[in-house]
Amino acid sequence: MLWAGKKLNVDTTVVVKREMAAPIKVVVTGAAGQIAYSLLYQIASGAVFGPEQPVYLHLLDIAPMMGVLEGVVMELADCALPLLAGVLPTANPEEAFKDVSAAFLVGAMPRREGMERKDLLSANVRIFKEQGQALDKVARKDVKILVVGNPANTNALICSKYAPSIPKENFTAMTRLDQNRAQSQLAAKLGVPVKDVKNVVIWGNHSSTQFPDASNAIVNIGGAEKSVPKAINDDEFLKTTFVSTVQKRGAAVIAARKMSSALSAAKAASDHMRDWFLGTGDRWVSMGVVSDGSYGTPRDVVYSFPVTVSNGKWKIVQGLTISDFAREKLDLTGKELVEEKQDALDVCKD
Ligand code: NAX
Repeated sequence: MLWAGKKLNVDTTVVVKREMAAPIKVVVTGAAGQIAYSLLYQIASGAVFGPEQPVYLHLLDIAPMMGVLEGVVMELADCALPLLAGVLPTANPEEAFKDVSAAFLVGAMPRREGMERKDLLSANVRIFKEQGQALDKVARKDVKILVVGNPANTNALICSKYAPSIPKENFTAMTRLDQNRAQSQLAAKLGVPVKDVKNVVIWGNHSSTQFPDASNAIVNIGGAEKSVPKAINDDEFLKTTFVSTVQKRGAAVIAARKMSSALSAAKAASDHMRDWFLGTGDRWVSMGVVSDGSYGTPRDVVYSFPVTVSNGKWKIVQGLTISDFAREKLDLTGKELVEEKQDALDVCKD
């Protein structure tokens, strides 16, 4: 049992039951930040990799945050979590990514006042280029990578480009928070529990051009499944209020909380990784994945699609009808991703 980096004055010994699997190494970057503060508990408590899977947490942040990170390490110890096999806090990406099976890339430079989207992209793309190189060198080749730090889709693409020895299918970006928001909005409109709504889709970029699409969503009402558009019977709502509420939900949370979504973002990151490791059955989930051109989307950008997962592999749901209204939305968000990719590749040349 190891709590690397620091000797803590607490007994952190964990007795792992014999029948349990060997611990897997899981890295969280931006580990001293606000999303990680919620996410770490979920990972270490078994909510992501299952109640029989011990985890060894690698926590990466930048050097000036090591003091704060020490406090997070203390709190993890104080949670006395049976599945937590050890913790490694570090500011060194190669140490953090060594032999990891799962990577939550949350850390990124926050947008400051007066900062243009392009400045943010340029700062963050450099981080993800460096992290891609480190993953390529030291991570397991089957590592599953979830990028949360913004611009998440393009960061995931750049990370993959600089980690050529890891299959590109292993790089994903988070649009699950948008999916959860959409599902919750529909459930509220229909007056049903959120679990009774499924197959709402987020297409494209995790940005204001994303397209939350309820056209194939299904609701369970009194034991019978019904199409959401039929149950709501208000196309105008689904095309306008619903779409813009989901697109602007992040800004609404910031306006109210004076800080960006963290609890819900951490829950979404857990949902994404859990479904990737443990499977979805026939339920669809939205994930940003490297596009193969499905549904006429641009290839080789990280585009959010409906996917199902089995045996640790995702597959894009095929055969959905795309209306003219949806076509326009899919194209718009695709165009933004192509532009972001070009800007990011230009930055990486320097
Ligand atoms: P915080 O500012 O609270 O934490 C970010 C942490 O990352 C800080 O501790 C910082 O020191 C660290 N960091 C910066 N550069 C780093 C590097 N090179 N290596 C390792 N760590 C580094 O932000 P938080 O609220 O936790 O948000 C993190 C990211 O998630 C942001 O980019 C944010 O925009 C993004 N989000 C993405 C969402 C999504 O759905 N994809 C939703 C939530 C969130 O807005």
